[in-house]
Amino acid sequence: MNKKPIDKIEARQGDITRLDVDAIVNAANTSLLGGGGVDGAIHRAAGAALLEECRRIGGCPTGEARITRGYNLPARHIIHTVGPVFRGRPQDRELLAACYRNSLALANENQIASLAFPAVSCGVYGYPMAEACRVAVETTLAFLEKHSLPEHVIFMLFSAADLKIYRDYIAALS
Ligand code: AR6
Repeated sequence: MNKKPIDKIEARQGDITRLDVDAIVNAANTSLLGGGGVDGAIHRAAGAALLEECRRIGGCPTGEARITRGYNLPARHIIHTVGPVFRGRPQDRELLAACYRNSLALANENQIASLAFPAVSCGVYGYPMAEACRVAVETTLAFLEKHSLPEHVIFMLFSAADLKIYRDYIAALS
């Protein structure tokens, strides 16, 4: 029998660059040329060839996503998405949801079975973690309801406090 969407998602704590999955998502900026936070960690771990491929892509608007190879990462691919800078506007939620939807759609088109997201926009871009968690989980579950790929989605949180927010929210839905 097919698994329910809620049984295909999982929250974990750790460094997303270490994950051996088909693809990890990067919380990038519109230049796609690297930066701090998880973006910096991914570029450092993947190596200089990633920057070359990103240069050829030529940028990505907020809310959209682009795929590259994973180079030196254990992950085969990287899906780069650009989250909104949080300003408390209704568009923030829409743009963050679009990041998750467009990343999942790219994964689906590229036959990606296992996908891991960081907490897009929750660092430098200032999105409150609990609100972003609701958007991430709801948008992912709605996508998985309608598509068979990806089969497994990991939300990779950096801190124990962030992990607890996700685990509590997912447990309340189960
Ligand atoms: N693994 C998992 N999560 C991580 C890691 C890691 N290795 N490193 C950081 N995080 P941020 P944003 C968490 O700031 O808010 C960059 O400069 C971190 O604790 O990386 O979307 C880009 O170039 C936080 O919860 O991304 C953009 O300019 C989450 O990842 C801008 O920052 C996202 O924090 C994007 O800002």
